[in-house]
Amino acid sequence: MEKKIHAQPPKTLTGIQLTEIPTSAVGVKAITSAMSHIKKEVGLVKGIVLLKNINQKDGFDCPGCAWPDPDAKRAFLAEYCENGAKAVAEEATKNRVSPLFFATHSVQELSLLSDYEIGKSGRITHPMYLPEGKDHYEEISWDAAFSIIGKELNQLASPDEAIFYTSGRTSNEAAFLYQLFVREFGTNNLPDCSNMCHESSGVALSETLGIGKGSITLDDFNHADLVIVMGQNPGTNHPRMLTALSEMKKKGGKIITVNPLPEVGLLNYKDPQNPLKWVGKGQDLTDLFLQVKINGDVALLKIILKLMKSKEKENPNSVFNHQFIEEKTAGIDAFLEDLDSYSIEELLPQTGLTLASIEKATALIINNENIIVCWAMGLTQHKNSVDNIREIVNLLLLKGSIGKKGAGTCPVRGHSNVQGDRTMGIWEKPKAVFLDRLEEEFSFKAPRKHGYDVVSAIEAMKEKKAKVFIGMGGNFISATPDTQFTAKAMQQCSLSVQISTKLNRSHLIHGKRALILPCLGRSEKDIQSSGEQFISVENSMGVVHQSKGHLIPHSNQLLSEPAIVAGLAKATLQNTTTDWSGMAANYDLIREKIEATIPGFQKYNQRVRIPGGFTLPNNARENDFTPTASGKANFSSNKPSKITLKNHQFLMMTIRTHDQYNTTIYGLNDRYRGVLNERRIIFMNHEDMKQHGLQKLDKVNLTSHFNGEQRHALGFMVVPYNIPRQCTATYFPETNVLVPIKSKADISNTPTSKTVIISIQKETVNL
Ligand SMILES: Nc1nc2c(c(=O)[nH]1)N[C@H]1C(S)=C(S)[C@@H](COP(=O)(O)OP(=O)(O)OC[C@H]3O[C@@H](n4cnc5c(=O)[nH]c(N)nc54)[C@H](O)[C@@H]3O)O[C@H]1N2
Ligand SMILES: Nc1nc2c(c(=O)[nH]1)N[C@H]1C(S)=C(S)[C@@H](COP(=O)(O)OP(=O)(O)OC[C@H]3O[C@@H](n4cnc5c(=O)[nH]c(N)nc54)[C@H](O)[C@@H]3O)O[C@H]1N2
Ligand SMILES: [Mo]
Repeated sequence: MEKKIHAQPPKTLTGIQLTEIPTSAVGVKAITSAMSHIKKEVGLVKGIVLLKNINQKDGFDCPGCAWPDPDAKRAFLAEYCENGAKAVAEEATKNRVSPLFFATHSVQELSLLSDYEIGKSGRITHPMYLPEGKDHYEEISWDAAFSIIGKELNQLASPDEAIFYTSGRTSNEAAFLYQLFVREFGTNNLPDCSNMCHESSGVALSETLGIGKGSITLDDFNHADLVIVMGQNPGTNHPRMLTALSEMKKKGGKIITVNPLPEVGLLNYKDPQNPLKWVGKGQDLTDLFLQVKINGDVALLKIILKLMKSKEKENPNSVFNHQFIEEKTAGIDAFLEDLDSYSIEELLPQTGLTLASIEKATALIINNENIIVCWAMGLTQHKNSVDNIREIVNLLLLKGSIGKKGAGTCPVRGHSNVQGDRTMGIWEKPKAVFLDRLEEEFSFKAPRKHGYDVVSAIEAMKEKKAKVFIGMGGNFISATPDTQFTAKAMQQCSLSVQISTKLNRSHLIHGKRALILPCLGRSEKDIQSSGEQFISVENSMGVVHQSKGHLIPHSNQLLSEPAIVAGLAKATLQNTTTDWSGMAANYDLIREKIEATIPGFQKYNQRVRIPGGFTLPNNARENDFTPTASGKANFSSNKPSKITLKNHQFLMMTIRTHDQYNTTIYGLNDRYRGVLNERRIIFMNHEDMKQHGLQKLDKVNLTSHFNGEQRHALGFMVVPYNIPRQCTATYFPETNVLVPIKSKADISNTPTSKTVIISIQKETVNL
């Protein structure tokens, strides 16, 4: 009988509870929630030691998000947030996935569990091997594991038949070694989580401003007059950003929020560091909330730009910064001409907003000098995502609001070192100068052909063009789109290897043979033969700093990520002259090589030891746009979305709850949205529910529609919510099955996880 391995099992519905939506974020609830996770997962005593060291200058970098740490004072026991505390609790959990665990549970049995249950199984303690045709993972030695991988890689017809994925927690040191190993092996197949995350930002910003990263520093919030937060939910995903917003508001700054949902965190805030403020009303953050329709942002920005243009015409020099435009930019005429080809009447319905509210936003933009625009996944995961970000750049350029204090671009990164990994060369499209430098430093011939990104890697596996998958962290199966398709693709591989801390679904949906290589987490001590090591990371604003764990590792079998890469390299590369063992024994030697190959890392070993670290060069911050093709900051012409929904269809965005870190599910509550004990829900507009005969908590199935294809996700419950008409929201990763593999952003190839066209059927309908 054929065994059925489940890519995303529809679980029976639990005891869902809908509560009132809180009026304010953080505050005392955040502290009690954090402490209860810590107590349950780690125990209180060890938990306090752990919390004490998060984001301190001699401690470890919070694995939660990439938001920067303050330069000066760092509160004892306090430079973390509720969700950072949950992230470290997950890593430091008492639960262990040992060889006995695997002997007791078959892979098929584990695949029936939800992501929540899988994650709660705990930290993996030993290297494990699943031989072909077997039901249970078996313990294996590190040497034997490396040797299986080395042999398999060397048997491939071409190095391009292997895929080397990276998630964004990997340190600079491990990432640098990993890409070096992969390139010495002979391929640029280095897809990463960025391909699903801020790739659209990177593409748009490189083209327009000459650097794929944001331009601001944390201190710029102290000098900003206006911050626009678009498509981002910092209350949950970057809670420490609320502190920066709160401070700028106290100095008289204004905030515009653009989001289909009134996210509680952005509306009102209670400072967790200040117990006096835990009772009472909290601080209002947002001055103007624009409840845009899903993917209506380009249309909204275009209307704003048009209004700015007519104001400037009416009253010259009152809106545009002509000196900046003249000296620093290119392409304004073509941009303004293109803008004229759109009418406000045609754009307005796509936004779902009133013209009056957009006029208010425009007035705030016109009347304020120093503007920062922040954004995250609400802008980057649509078909026209690159347009979204280029349109933001147009707005900032007209105002000259970039390359000066208190102004600029702020793509808020996700994983704590996702930006650093790119700086280290984790990229499927490396620049020639970077490869030249690698060749010089390490005496090998680097591959020049660009490699697969996430989506093309999945397609290559499906077409059997790629046969070995190696994942440096992450949870490829659950994080990628089109779960069933991706599962089939992975199952065709001859070997899949996951370098992981915790059990996840990518260990259970695997190639013909599979390996799990367990590694140290951020919070753990890393001792190598030359002594205790630290690693380094780059935050969302280009600050590179060290991170050092203090806890005793979960098992004496765990290796560090650099040691694992060195093991892979030694077992695979026959003619390498690189000193893999030396570098794995002493990370200073890795940093010396980084310094020799990547600009901006002069005196790396010295500067990374300075508490707080150092800042990488950033041309846009310095008001220098010479790295672009035109040598200037480029205006661009962008397209609004062109989606036509049929009467019974809806747009669906897949978002995070307050109780998860991507595919790691901390708990079943979404406190800020008033949903407890359930994840398989769909948020709908009340009027839409009425029109379609749906009641609160009705059970429904979801079908997505793309190019005549249908995909199904079964067993959801309807939750009425304040969301624009024909817009819905569900949670990632439960609805990744609905995101079509071929539905991706133009240019950046990012899966369109925030625009999925769906229809909704009451559960009685048989599929
Ligand atoms: N606790 C916690 N922290 C995290 C993560 C986590 O899972 N948990 N994940 C990390 C990672 S990798 C990332 S990338 C970030 C993600 O951080 P976010 O981008 O904040 O995460 P999402 O939940 O995807 O939220 C997207 C937001 O965009 C809005 N949105 C959706 N579509 C649109 C649209 O078309 N237009 C506009 N204007 N808004 C839209 C949604 O309503 C939602 O508020 O967070 C990082 N930090
Ligand atoms: N539908 C939909 N899909 C999405 C998104 C969305 O908004 N909607 N968001 C996308 C985004 S923004 C991102 S960034 C991706 C995330 O994609 P990934 O980065 O692939 O996924 P994560 O869930 O963050 O990975 C969690 C796993 O990482 C491993 N891990 C944790 N810490 C470490 C460590 O220190 N070292 C190693 N080696 N492993 C570790 C653990 O085993 C854990 O199970 O998902 C994307 N997918
Ligand atoms: Mo992300």
